[in-house]
Amino acid sequence: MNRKKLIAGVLSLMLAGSLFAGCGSKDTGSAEKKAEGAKYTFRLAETHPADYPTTLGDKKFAELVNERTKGRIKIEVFPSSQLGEEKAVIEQVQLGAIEFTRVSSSPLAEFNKAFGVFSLPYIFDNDAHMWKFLSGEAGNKMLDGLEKSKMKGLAYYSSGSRSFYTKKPVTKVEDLKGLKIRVQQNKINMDLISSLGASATPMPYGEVFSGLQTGVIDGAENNSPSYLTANHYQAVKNYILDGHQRVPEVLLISKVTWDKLSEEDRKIIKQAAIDSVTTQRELWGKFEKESMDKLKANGVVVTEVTDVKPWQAAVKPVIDKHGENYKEELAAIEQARK
Ligand code: BDP
Repeated sequence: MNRKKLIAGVLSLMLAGSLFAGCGSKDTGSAEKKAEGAKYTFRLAETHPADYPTTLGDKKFAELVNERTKGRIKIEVFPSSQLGEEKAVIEQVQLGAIEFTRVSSSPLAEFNKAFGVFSLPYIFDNDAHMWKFLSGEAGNKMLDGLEKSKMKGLAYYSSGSRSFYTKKPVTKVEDLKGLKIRVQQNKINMDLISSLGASATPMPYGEVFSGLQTGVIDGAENNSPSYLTANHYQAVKNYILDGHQRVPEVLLISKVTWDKLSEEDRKIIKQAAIDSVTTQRELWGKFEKESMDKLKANGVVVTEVTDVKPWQAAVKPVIDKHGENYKEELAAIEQARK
């Protein structure tokens, strides 16, 4: 009986083994084929630190590409602006000197006008509204439209909403008057700050902390994860949750690199980018809350905005001036609201 059991066991193991071998050989077949393909080591430039949710999204993307090409395509993620500030990185990506980057839509708007739509204030009701637009036809068309700017958009990542943080407390729109506020480098952001009676100081992200410390600027604006991890909260401690913008992040590849890739590799890269979005969004949601708790625990005074209408009224001239240039995008954003 025991012997029979043993034989049965061995037989089933052999069967399982041959089944695995079956799959395996198929795999090996395609792996061999893939191994014939070109090998690459690419760089991905990221502004945020290594453990920031967005950087972890980049890393997930790199990991999926590596797995799905059986190690043939390696993407090394360089966090903490090691490869430069966003604007300079975008220029390098256009040239193909840096192959991949994850950047904010705001600096991207200076290279591809359509992305300026995300700098327009209060165009999305909430995160769900924004994602409905991003994952729809118009959002994808914008990613593809980057081709004319020598890049190829792969996917969007979450970045929450942006709010002001200042040295002196701001509890209503009028309190921003006369303050020097750092903005991300694009024209719409400059107009946005002017509409609030403040004066806009564009500068790269990496210079904001010292700007706040030395008093070159009186405040800045960002989501809670950036306010926390860039240590801006150590310099200024008043955070008013006006949520004036939702500026999605974009993961992109240089067109120079894209054009060199085989059709199969392009598909793998595009799909891996899309698949990494789930990871980034999950981690983002958690970290956004965690950041807010940490900010409060570190003495940041958080002011909720119960009525956003006076804020929306103040920035309306920005929509009046720039909305004209974004008719198609704004119509799709309106459509996504329904
Ligand atoms: C953060 C974005 C980052 C930008 C930064 C900024 O994630 O890409 O560099 O804002 O304010 O939210 O420049």
